[in-house]
Amino acid sequence: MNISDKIYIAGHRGMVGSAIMRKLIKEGFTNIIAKTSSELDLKQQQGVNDFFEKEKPDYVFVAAAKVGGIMANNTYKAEFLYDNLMIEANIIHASYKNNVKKLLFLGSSCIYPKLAPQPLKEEYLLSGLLEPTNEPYAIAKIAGIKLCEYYREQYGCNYISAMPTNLYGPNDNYDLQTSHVLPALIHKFHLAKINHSLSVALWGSGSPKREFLYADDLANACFYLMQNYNEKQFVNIGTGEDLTIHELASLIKNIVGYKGEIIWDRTKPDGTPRKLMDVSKIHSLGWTHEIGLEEGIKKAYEDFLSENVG
Ligand code: GFB
Repeated sequence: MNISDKIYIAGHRGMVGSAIMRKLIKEGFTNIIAKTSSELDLKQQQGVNDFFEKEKPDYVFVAAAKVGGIMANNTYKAEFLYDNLMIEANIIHASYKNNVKKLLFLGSSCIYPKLAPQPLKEEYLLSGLLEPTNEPYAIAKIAGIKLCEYYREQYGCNYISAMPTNLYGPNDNYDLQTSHVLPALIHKFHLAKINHSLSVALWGSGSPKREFLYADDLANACFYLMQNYNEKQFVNIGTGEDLTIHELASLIKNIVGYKGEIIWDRTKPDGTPRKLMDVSKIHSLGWTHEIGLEEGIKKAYEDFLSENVG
């Protein structure tokens, strides 16, 4: 990408898209285009085609998606499959029709089989059954990866895919029902602190393990891949380190400064037992993350405070 190239970020208001926008601006890019979902509904093919025909972007980052935590994924299954299939198919096909030079598609570590060996190597894709709580989202994301691979094979399109681990950071969703665990715990412990609650109820057993990457680190990786990587094989993006939800809860509890008890609500699902990324490929390409978990959670808590309590 050159500084004056026209770059479209789909999903620029979300956590990932806004981090990519910050990165591009920091690197001096000036010709960035973006539309809100009310200006352009990415699920509608005609609107997406018209937009691409008019704007003719050179590069595309596909950060638009319907996303959510374990309960949202498990509750709105049809929406997670339909919305994500439509968004990615419309953008990828319109990019092909309008000669986009390069496209980066973003997936998720939940594309891997529930019981795949750990750490998750890229080649484990489609080697077993998916985790039921996020099967629709995973199937949509696998379809997106395959679209990129097959448009490359059949039409010669330079479309690449990055598979991030669980993410957190500025512009995250802090809704207690639909969010991922890390923002949910920031919110829950904060509420418990200011309300002087004796205990906080968290979901599941606390024993699943998860890996977390700060959104700005992911944006750096996406920029790096857009500049340096042109292969069919998708690439895992993560820190290569995980911890139990129990350990995560203790860390967030301390950072927020809550002194009460944690109660585990075992009527809520645990989800996949572990999904630690094998990051040797992205490391060998020359990228590593910079923001550690404790530092990242402190930054995320500051973001939560600035957004939610002024
Ligand atoms: O982050 P999370 O919602 O999704 O949950 P997944 C991770 C773990 O944290 C689960 C537990 O074991 C939850 O039961 N947990 C404990 C909580 N307390 C809470 C809470 O208050 N809220 C939430 N949300 N979780 C998602 C997928 O899986 O990860 C998506 O459903 C996507 O498809 C995303 O891939 C990255 O890590 O289980």
